[in-house]
Amino acid sequence: MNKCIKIILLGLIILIFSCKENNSSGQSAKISADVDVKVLASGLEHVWEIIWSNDKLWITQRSGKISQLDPATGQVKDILAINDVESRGEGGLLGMALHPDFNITPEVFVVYNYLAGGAYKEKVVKYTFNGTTLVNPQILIADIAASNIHNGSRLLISADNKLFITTGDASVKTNAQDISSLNGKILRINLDGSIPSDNPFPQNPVWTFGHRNAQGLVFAKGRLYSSEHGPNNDDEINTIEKGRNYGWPNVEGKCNLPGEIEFCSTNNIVEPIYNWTPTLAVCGMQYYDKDLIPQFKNSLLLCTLKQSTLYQLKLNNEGNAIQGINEIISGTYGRLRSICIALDGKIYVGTSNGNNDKIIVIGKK
Ligand SMILES: [Ca+2]
Ligand SMILES: [Ca+2]
Repeated sequence: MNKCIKIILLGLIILIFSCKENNSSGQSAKISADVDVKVLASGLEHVWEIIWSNDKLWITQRSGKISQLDPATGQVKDILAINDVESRGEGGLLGMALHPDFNITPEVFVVYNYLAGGAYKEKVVKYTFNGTTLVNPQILIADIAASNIHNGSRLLISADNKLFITTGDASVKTNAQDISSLNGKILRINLDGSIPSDNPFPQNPVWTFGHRNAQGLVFAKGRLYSSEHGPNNDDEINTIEKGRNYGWPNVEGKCNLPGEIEFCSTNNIVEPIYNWTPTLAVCGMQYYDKDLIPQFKNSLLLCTLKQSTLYQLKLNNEGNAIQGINEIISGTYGRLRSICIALDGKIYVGTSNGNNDKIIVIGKK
């Protein structure tokens, strides 16, 4: 009996020692105890967007590739390499959206950077999926200024078939307060590229202004939420309201500094519902309402680049405040760019390290 206990104790000591060794091998890497995390695919390059549709994942990579990924096998099938994508700095092929009735209207919307007469630009193009590849490109909006930094751009289609587009200030701060500029905005257009008659500024695709560089966009609880990169301070989560001004570059984060308060009251600035200083580099964001991982319900799930962390942002019942923040994954996979949630409640996250990028799947333990 004594011998048996000794063997068990020795086994436990070995187990504890080996766990310690594993933990000390990397930088601070953390995965929440409640979830199971696996690498589904690797060898990718800046996974900018992931969308769940018909038991497949659609992804964009910044160099210009659109692919389909089978979540059962991890197999990646290339659908199209867009030949006029110009990838410079943060630019390239960015966001993507599928038509809300994709099985009836198989349209795919993408936003990317390109060259026009030597100038770096951004445009939104609609393709039709023929079952194999994407055909019949139609430009919906073009000639948006681009830069090596601050190009947005996340796409999102509402249930009433309006396309929302985030644009960065293209490193010209004053663009954001100028409603005649397409930059530093959230734009809203019809799915044929025309301007909806109920937009806040007549014959203008601008829906909201005063944005620096929003790269996350999701509908939930009757609201539109965005995540927006701050400079060295004040990353923001905003609730997007028609026609409103979100402050950049005159206001960073809340209306709290002496130089901001007057501008805020004169211009009726919308303050973020949450802001971070120092910044995390907030990016792709989704809303979790599935049963698979009950503790994530009523939360925004937020990818961060610099912080390399997937966060749970617990919303209050009205959805106008964040009540608590938890780390789901941190440090293990590097920069986290894109996220989607499948019908079964599993969460797919794309990395953006530029080398051997991955799609990871998060399920219940
Ligand atoms: Ca703001
Ligand atoms: Ca401030």
